[in-house]
Amino acid sequence: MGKSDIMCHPDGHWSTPLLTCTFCDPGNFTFEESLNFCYMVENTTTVIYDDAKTHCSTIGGKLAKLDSPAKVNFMVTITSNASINNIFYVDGNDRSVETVWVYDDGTPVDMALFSSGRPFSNNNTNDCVAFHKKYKSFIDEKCGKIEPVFDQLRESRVFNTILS
Ligand SMILES: [Ca+2]
Repeated sequence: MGKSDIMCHPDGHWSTPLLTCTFCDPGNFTFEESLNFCYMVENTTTVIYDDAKTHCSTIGGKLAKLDSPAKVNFMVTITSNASINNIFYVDGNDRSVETVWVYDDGTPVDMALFSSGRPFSNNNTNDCVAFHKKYKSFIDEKCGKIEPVFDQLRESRVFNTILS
């Protein structure tokens, strides 16, 4: 995925081109430019939450951190295919402090991303965040259930090159 900002000036000269090349490495992830987000949906890899984390790490990524309505809406779009399972583990849990939902990096989960009525209040058995395809939002899920995985890369790579 790449772009450039080269422009044709009225005097007939080209502007100095700035070429931007962005890609996901390893390349089996897909880059979504509008979100600067490298992702991979693994609806055939079904594991419990901790194994999902380990699995994502093994392939060079982490559980997807969906921290904005735009990213959740994007997840809705890419899972709209009817053959894809309903529930996916994503980054987030309340295992340290019940009802305090945090991403793996310790930042708070945006509670507005949860489905209506979720998470269940003070539920010690549902401690992991999952994306629910039908609800188009998060639910609190048992960490020990077997569900598919939504991975993201730690980062996409961006290279800027100025040609002169
Ligand atoms: Ca809980």
